[in-house]
Amino acid sequence: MEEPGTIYFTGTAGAGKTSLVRAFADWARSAGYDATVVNLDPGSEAPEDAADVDIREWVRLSELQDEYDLGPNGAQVVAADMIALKVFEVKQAIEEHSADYVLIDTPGQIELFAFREASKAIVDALSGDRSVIAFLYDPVLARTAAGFVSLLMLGATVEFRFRLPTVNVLAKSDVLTPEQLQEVMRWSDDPGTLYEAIRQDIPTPDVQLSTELFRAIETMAPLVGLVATSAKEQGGLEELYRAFQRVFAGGEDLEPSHTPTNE
Ligand SMILES: Nc1nc2c(ncn2[C@@H]2O[C@H](COP(=O)(O)OP(=O)(O)OP(=O)(O)O)[C@@H](O)[C@H]2O)c(=O)[nH]1
Ligand SMILES: [Mg+2]
Repeated sequence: MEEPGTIYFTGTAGAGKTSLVRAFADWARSAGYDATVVNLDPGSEAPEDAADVDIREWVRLSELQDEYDLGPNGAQVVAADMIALKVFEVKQAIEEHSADYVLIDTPGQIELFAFREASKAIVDALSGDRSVIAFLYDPVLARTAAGFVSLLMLGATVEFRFRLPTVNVLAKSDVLTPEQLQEVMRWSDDPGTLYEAIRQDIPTPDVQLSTELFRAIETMAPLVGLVATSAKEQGGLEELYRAFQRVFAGGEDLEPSHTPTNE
């Protein structure tokens, strides 16, 4: 059997990771693919049966806080490291499902996921040859030029940390007006329009800095290839699937293991 495609959904707190994992899992299942949903967020308050494999079976934030008398941030740090100690159990539980796709919902605090060695160890342990990061752009940040650039840099940092291919996803796109959505999508295609928007938002007297910034944006923006999605309206999910497939199989589709149920 072919190795499953493993997708890590990550992004800033509240960007829409959990909702998108669920919406994408529903879409994938209705299209005839098996999907295993994995919750790696020890602080999640979602019902446990929402995920097929849940880290809270082994590490739970509220219990760590009580046990070690920690505040929420301290507990998050301890939890991030403890998860790494349970990675074998998590991996085994995922393998028992033997699905086509493994959809991993990561903790809300992106700095804990992206910057701690323990998370790198977890990603290394769970990733096979077919692994990808879905980096979510929160539309509230992405709709301003400065916010878009910040996300561009953060996404690049996450990609650099994990050394995995990245698909950039504009989440909750339904909260933007059609005009805002068009503008944000144009920024990722045409760095000149992004640079103009930055200059309007943050006029900088430092010509050297702005030239350097433009060079960085010019190189990075066209690589973003943003995919607009909405978990609420189930929008863009097939396009997202295609973006993952392009990474996994050089654009070739997997044969669904079941007959699609929505036809
Ligand atoms: N309008 C709209 N709201 C959404 C969408 N997806 C999520 N939300 C809302 O955004 C908020 C955060 O969504 P989550 O899916 O919990 O985001 P998250 O990134 O998992 O959040 P944390 O794990 O806490 O960092 C919730 O209030 C959701 O109802 C969407 O597609 N459209
Ligand atoms: Mg979440």
